Amino acid sequence: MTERLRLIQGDITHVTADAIVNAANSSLGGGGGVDGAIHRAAGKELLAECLTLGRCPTGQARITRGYRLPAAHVIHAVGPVWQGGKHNEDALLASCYRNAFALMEKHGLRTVAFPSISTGIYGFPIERAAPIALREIRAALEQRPELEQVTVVLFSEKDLKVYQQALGV
Ligand code: AR6
Repeated sequence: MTERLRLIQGDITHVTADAIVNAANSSLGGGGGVDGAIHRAAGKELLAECLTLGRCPTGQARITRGYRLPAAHVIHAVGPVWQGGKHNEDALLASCYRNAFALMEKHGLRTVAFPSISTGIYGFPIERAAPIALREIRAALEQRPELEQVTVVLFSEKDLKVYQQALGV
């Protein structure tokens, strides 16, 4: 199973996959961080499609085309803003991953790359987010044999190390 899951350091906008996941906000209108990078790389058609979708509640996800990205689709997942850890943040973060995999199944997608949702501007501690993300990814790989590859793209070496430690590698 481990070869179907890989952790890499890099820029998710360069990844070729059936889908990359965006750490979006509920407006789906773009923003900073990985959201800004994805919109810049995809081109303005991405924003135009996003604005047809309406609001996306925290913990849920929506799918669009990838436009100028090497990825065919973008799954926009809205992670929780960290509020100290007692406001359902863990469950909402897990829900982002589960809903992203549900959209992949619905659309027949087999390869996906995730950023570390919520651990940038939204302030979720990465040491707490990594085991939640990896638990949901492993569960999806076990439950969904059609999934060929799940890549987690960490932007910094420090973040990569946190995920590697959480994975036990
Ligand atoms: N490739 C991979 N990871 C990246 C990239 C990239 N190009 N750029 C940043 N990261 P963040 P959030 C990492 O802040 O915490 C936006 O304004 C980053 O280092 O992008 O979920 C949205 O519109 C961090 O580890 O997302 C929302 O308003 C991770 O991606 C809000 O930020 C997530 O950081 C969402 O905040």
